[in-house]
Amino acid sequence: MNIKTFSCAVALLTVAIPGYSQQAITEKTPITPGNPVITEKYTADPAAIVHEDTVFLYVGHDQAPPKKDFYEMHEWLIYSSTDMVNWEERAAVNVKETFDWAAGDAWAAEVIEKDGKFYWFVTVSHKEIHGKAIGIAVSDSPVGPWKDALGHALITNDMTTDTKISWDDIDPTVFIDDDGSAHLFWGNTICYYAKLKDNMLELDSEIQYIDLPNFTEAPWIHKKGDFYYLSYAYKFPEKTAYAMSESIDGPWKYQGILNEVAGNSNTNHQAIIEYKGKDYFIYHNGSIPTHGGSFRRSVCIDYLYYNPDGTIKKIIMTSEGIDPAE
Ligand code: FUB
Repeated sequence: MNIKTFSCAVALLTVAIPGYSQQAITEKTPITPGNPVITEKYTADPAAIVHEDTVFLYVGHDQAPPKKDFYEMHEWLIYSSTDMVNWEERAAVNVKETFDWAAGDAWAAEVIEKDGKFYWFVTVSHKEIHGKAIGIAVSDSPVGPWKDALGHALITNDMTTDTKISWDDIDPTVFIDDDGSAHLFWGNTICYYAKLKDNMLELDSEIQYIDLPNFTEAPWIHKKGDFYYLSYAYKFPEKTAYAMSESIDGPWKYQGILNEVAGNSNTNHQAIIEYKGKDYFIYHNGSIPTHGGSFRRSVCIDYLYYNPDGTIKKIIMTSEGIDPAE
């Protein structure tokens, strides 16, 4: 049977986890070929890691009803795959149930593994300090259960006062360098950067700024070969641009546009991973017919190719998507 035309049987099992009202879900996503890769729910702001030969995909769940023109995101969803085409929903994590101090808004988030623990850096709205904030959940597994690691936010809007907007502390991306040092980047209109302590839970430097042309939001750090890459959402509606460096501390050299505005969505948000020898660009668009759009987005995956000098070829977004990774 062709894997792309295979429609998986749906088995739904809800498991109550003591101490958390998160749901561990075993549910096979019905497979429709190509992009978007997930069609039964609206999914946005992808982040992905590879752990023990499996890809774990972390997304925000766009829950805005059809006529609402703003984000409504009460939870994040976690999917896994061993071929990048067949995705299984593994967990749904409610923002307010996980973080007592959060008012809601499961905006962009990213997971990183260190010493057998998984740290999930998330964007939420803060209950008491006006604006968006960054918190951290921790787990022994890439799918949870997740526990608030600090009991409070790591970054709040009052820590970054150079812009008057209240949503500049969003979209964390975390990177652990070859020497073990951990680094956090985040921001909207300003790209912020700070080192993290060994425990991943405290800042280990002043908050610094990185000067990037037309930086809007959605930074993503990755390394390939000798180069560090900082990709980000550029202007608005958002394209994706990127910069390169020979060190995680910069200087960052702007390299241009990596991806054009993605269909029917004014935001974009990318994750870049290598898996089974191929490189992937994971993003969202608003292409699901009828109600899809900027507030009902859908995760897509296309190939990413490097040039011999380390620069990246412009992404070609497709509706066919990718072939199963082998
Ligand atoms: O999903 C809410 C926000 O929209 C994210 O935090 C941004 O990156 C943009 O995609």
